[in-house]
Amino acid sequence: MAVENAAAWERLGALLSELGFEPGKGWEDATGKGAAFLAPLGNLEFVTGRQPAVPELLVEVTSLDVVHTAVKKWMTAEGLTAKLGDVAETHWNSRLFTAEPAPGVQIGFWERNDPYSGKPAAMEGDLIATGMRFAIVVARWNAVITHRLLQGALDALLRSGAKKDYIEIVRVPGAWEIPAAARTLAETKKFDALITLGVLLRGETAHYEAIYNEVSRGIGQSQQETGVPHAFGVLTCETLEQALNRAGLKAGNKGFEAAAAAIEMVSINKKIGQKHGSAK
Ligand code: DLZ
Repeated sequence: MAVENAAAWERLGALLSELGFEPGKGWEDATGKGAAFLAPLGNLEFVTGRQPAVPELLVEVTSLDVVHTAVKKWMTAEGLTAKLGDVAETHWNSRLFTAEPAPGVQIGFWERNDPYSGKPAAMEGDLIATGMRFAIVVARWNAVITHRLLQGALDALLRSGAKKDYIEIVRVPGAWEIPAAARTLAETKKFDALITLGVLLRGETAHYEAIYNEVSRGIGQSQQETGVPHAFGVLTCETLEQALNRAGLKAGNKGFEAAAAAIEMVSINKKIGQKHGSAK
């Protein structure tokens, strides 16, 4: 797509970044420059013959209403509210809205009414936590690490759209106590998913295997018997250094990963329910 001027260029780039597109490999030479944006699963479409109702640049999305809210927030901050259209039905069994983030640059965002149309058969959860309720059970034992796991989990939830007020944090003495607290929370049916966080260090834990087996079995059993997803963020490490690496130093943050898994499971359960009906 050709962009008219530098201001439009800046604006378009800012909006796409705000929506979470990763910067791709751009280019620049004597004739001009190009900015690339990557989408994990893309559907690029050129359209002709349907303007002005349908802009020439269309971005297919999931969760159109969430995207509309994000675009609206950005356009309001830029003083461009008037250049944002409402979400409306299209004649091809989809919904669409149009935004003009810069003069002459129109983008249409759209979502199919049937999310499975034209897609491979596999269903996948989205990483959008808007409106979801979570409980995090975190062990105090090895707090220097579990604190980092908790920060990672909160980071994942809040950046995915979860509300602070929808997150209950429950601290327990050690990993041994996680299953019982998780079960109590799951049985309230007030949470869409649970996130369990703890650290068992082999070198410092007598009967390490027995404790680990019981903790993992208890968390799994609570998940299966209550039907509430329980993300497993209990680290089992040989050394403190290994645990630190998995809590944000060198090998990712397992708290973040557990929270992302929890969001995905809530989303996938919802989709399975919508497609096949809920078992409950
Ligand atoms: C007792 C103990 C030991 C030795 N090691 C750990 C550990 O590495 N990680 C952990 O989360 N908790 C440990 N605990 C505490 C137990 O989980 C439990 O809290 C106490 O035995 C009290 O029931």
